[in-house]
Amino acid sequence: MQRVTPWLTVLFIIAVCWPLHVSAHGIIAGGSKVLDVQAGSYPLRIEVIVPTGAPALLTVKVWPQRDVAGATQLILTATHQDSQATVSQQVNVPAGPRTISVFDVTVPQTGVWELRIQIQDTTQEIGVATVPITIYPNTIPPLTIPMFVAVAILALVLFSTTIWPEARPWVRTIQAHSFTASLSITVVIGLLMVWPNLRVDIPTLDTTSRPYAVTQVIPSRDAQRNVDQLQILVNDGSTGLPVDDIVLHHQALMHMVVIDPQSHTFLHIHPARTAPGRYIVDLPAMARGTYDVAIEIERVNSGSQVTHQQVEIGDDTTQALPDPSPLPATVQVGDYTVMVQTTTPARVGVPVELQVTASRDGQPVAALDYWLGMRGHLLVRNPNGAVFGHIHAVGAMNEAFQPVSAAGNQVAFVYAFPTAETYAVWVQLMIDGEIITVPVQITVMP
Ligand SMILES: [Cu+2]
Repeated sequence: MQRVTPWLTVLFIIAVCWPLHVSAHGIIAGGSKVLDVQAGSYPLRIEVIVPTGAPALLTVKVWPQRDVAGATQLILTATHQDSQATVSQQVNVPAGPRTISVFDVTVPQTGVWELRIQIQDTTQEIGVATVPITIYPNTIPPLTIPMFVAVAILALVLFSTTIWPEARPWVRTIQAHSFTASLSITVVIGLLMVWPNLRVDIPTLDTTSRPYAVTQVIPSRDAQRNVDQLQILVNDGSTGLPVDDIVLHHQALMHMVVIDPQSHTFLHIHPARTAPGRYIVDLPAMARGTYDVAIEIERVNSGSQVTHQQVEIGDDTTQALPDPSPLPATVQVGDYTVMVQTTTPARVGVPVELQVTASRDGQPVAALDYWLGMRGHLLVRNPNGAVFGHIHAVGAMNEAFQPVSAAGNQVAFVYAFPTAETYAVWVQLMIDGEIITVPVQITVMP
């Protein structure tokens, strides 16, 4: 028993000290995060480089995805949630299309900060988005404290043997066991610290999924700017409180798709967060009608969630768009010609491949850009709107702030249509920084 005790001690201490890795989930904290958002009528890509510890430099890059015509200044204001400390910086919007503005502010303390990014023209605010971030304090590497304790015990034991060489047998026994135990612990912890591959991450299951969020879409109007808008309220299904634990997914806090009942009009936009559980987005001119608004969000430690609501929006002066073309279709969108076809006829429940080819002036385009992390997005909707699918192009993701273009003018999508009816289908590509939306329809056979 005496020989077993020190080894049991060693095992116990290792078990206590073993680093448990709990998988954090997407919240804007630590490192670089990239998100797309529409502030006013300006689609922006924002990169937030969150420091660890404070005071430290917080870097925010803002990259308008089209010309910010009329805008003169960008203002970044960071406000600490508890102390209300603020730091801010303003930059003149550089002339020319799609130029990146970089903010560097020194944040004085750790904790939750609200970043407010405003776009101004000469007289007023014309767009705003707020982004919550968390700055965590610096922490020491795992096992540092157990290592110090183990080394201290080893030193004490060695010291006691030198100052007390003629000790009684039972004291010698304790010294010997303590020496073996503390030496073993020191060696094991030392190995764990210097050889990370020795550590095994114990997978943990997220069992804390959140209740559903309830969304409300409220049409509104900014009379000063003469713009129709949608306000979105996001509340917790069980408490009714504003939901502010929405995490980035596919490079945005909220994806919104607006489709009219005939599936002629299609918008895929990213409303700006203005306060906890509050979002807003500008609408372009649209024909009057009842539109289906689909909202895709993801709460921390939960899966993504899609909500739908019918809203009456639009004006009488804007014409409705024509019927989309059936496949195989060649569609002209601005300067681009996009061909969409399936490799086999679409049948219920059978994965079908849609091939998309883009050209300009009769020549294949050189490359397709990554947008929202993918080279292409496909959205499908059946006539009554019950089936709503969002499919990514086949291939690798790239969620970098300035994603590379990938050479080639083709992408493919695979989807199994669940019902035999005619689906409205939208292909979205980004070419030379411009988003191309291609409406087509596909009839699915039984
Ligand atoms: Cu989106």
